[in-house]
Parts: sequence; C-alpha cells; structure tokens
Amino acid sequence: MAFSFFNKRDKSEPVPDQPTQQSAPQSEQPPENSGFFDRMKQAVTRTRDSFSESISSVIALTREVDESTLLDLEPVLLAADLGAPTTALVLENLRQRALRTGIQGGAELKQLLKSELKQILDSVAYPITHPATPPEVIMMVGVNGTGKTTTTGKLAHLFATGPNPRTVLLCAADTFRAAAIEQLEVWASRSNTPIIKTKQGGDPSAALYDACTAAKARGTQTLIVDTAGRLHTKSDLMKELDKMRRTAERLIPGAPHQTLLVMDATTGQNGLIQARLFTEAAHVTGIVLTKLDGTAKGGIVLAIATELKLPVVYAGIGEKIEDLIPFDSSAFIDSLLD
Ligand SMILES: Nc1nc2c(ncn2[C@@H]2O[C@H](COP(=O)(O)OP(=O)(O)OP(=O)(O)O)[C@@H](O)[C@H]2O)c(=O)[nH]1
Ligand SMILES: [Mg+2]
Repeated sequence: MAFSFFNKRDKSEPVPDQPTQQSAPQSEQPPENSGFFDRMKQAVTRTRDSFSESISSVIALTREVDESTLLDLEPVLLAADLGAPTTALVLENLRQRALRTGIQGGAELKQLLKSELKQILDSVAYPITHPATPPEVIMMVGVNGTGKTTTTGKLAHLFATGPNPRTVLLCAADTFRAAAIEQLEVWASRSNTPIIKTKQGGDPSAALYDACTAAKARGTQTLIVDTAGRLHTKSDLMKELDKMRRTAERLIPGAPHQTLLVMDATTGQNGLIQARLFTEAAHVTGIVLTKLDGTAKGGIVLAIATELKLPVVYAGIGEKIEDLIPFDSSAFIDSLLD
C-alpha cells in the first residue's frame, strides 16, 4: 500500500549537503576555477544522459514522495550500475528520512538523493598525503587490460605538471607480457619521465629493487610501479605481488605507500566482483577507475564505495596523457545530477 511521506519538516533536522571531504592528493587537488568541472562533466556524459533523464522524469511526476516514488527510483539507480546493495541502502535512507521529516516534492527529493550519494562517497574518502621522507612508492595493480600502464604514464604527467610538481621515476615491473616494457617506455618518453626496467621474463622484484635504489639515490619524490595484469586466482602471480611489496618495504620503510587497483568502469558489476577478491589479497588502498568516458554505468563509483569500502582516487577519462583527473565527489555528483 502506498503511504505518504508528505510530513512537516522538523526545523532542527539538518538540510541535505554534508561537508565535502576531498579524496584527491593535496598536490593534485582540482583547482576550483579551472575547467576541472567541465572535464568531469564531459567524462560522465554517457552516464549523465541516461541517469539524469530518468531521474528527471521521476522527479517531474513527484508531488508527494511515497513508496511508489521510491519504486520508480529503484530501476534508475540499478541501470546506472549502483548495484543492488547500494541501491537498497540509498532507498532505505530516503525512506527513513521521509518518515522522519517528510520530503516535500521532486526538487527536494533530488537534493536529498544528491546528499545521500555524496555521503556514500565521502564516507570512504581520505586525504592522501605524501610521506615526509621521499621516495613515495605507488604500485599499480589489477586484472589484465584495465589501464594500468596507461594510467602509470598519465599519473607521472599529472604529478610532474600539477600545481606542486613532483619528480617521478617509473618502474617497469610487468616483465610477463610481451612488449609491456616497450609500452611503458613510450609513456615514459611522452611524460618525460625516467624509467628503470629489466628484460622481459626477468624478476619484477629485481627491477623494483633497482628502481627503489635509484629513487633513493636520485632523491626522486615518487616512484610509480607498473605491474603485470593478473587474476586474483593466479596464486603464483599474487605471491609475486607480495614479494614486490616486501622488496619495496625492505628498501624504503612504509613502502608501498599506496597500492592503487586499476578498474575498468565498462566491466561494471563483474569488475566489482574481481576487484573485491583482489583488494583482499593485495592490500589495496584506493581505486583508479578508468574508461569512465566509455560507459553509461558510472554509478559503479558508488558501488565501489559501498562494497569495497575504498575511494576512487583518480578517474581515467580518455586515452590521452592528460585524460586522468583526481576524483572529486562533489564534482562527480553535480556532474551527474545538475
Ligand atoms: N577510453 C579510455 N581508454 C583507456 C583509458 N585508460 C586506458 N585505456 C585504454 O585501455 C587499453 C588498455 O590499457 P593498458 O594501459 O595497456 O592496460 P593494462 O592494464 O596495462 O593492460 P595489461 O598490462 O595487459 O594488463 C588501452 O587501449 C588504453 O588506451 C581511459 O581512461 N579511457
Ligand atoms: Mg600494462
């Protein structure tokens, strides 16, 4: 039976927006007055086109927010790939909110939805700091073809050209796939970054040992390590990741400071299942979500927060070197719904 949420608001109840907690590293914070928002908006065009339109039609029909409104909202959230658990959480929070204070029409429903979504993202965000004593070591990990090597190159460019430029060294620790080292060399030259490598078939931990030693000797601020694509089920390859972590730790206390799982946004809920198993095995600290430009299912960002309890730290929005942006929850939600 439909029931009305058209109650009076308790004035003591706080109105929507929560304080923003940025998830981007300090040196790469999106400048407020730049084209950052436009780039985020451009990146989520496909998600926005379907999501925003469907939400608008629910909102346009909403005079009184009741159970049937929430039922209409459910397929819209699922279609954007928020996933069943996150969709259920959002709807339950809206229901509770409506029961407590009422939701007065479509416009207010939209504000509350934005607030709910942003709260989900901010609950897992943390400010990323660089270690006081360099070098910082960042490992890029993930299953095959998600965009690890491309992101390594883009990240080197972002660090080197950001408002607080950092010196970067790349380590080619994918010795497994043919031409992987050459591929990273192309990115090293595009981003004008030095690279440490070994031969194909060589020991990735040996390459990492050399890279850590070189980064220390040169006073490099950030060492980014490109690793081979692997499935969490390949236990020998997962052990290899462990060995790399131990090698870095032995040479640089606290390393690896970040382990970024690179996820392909176009793989949707399947990618999420793989990611869950991967994060458990590989001490992942944050997510890089690539190919956001190529999907209408950008709502996966919210499923990542709820189900992996990890923030998306960077988003890949194209194939060019500058197509990587620090993820910002406010810009993301506003881009989707404004
Ligand atoms: N559109 C788009 N394409 C991307 C993005 N990031 C990576 N790609 C493309 O994805 C493909 C795979 O990228 P790689 O960087 O080789 O992926 P990888 O994870 O290193 O692959 P393996 O080393 O084989 O596991 C390439 O064609 C990239 O151009 C992105 O943000 N947007
Ligand atoms: Mg690669």
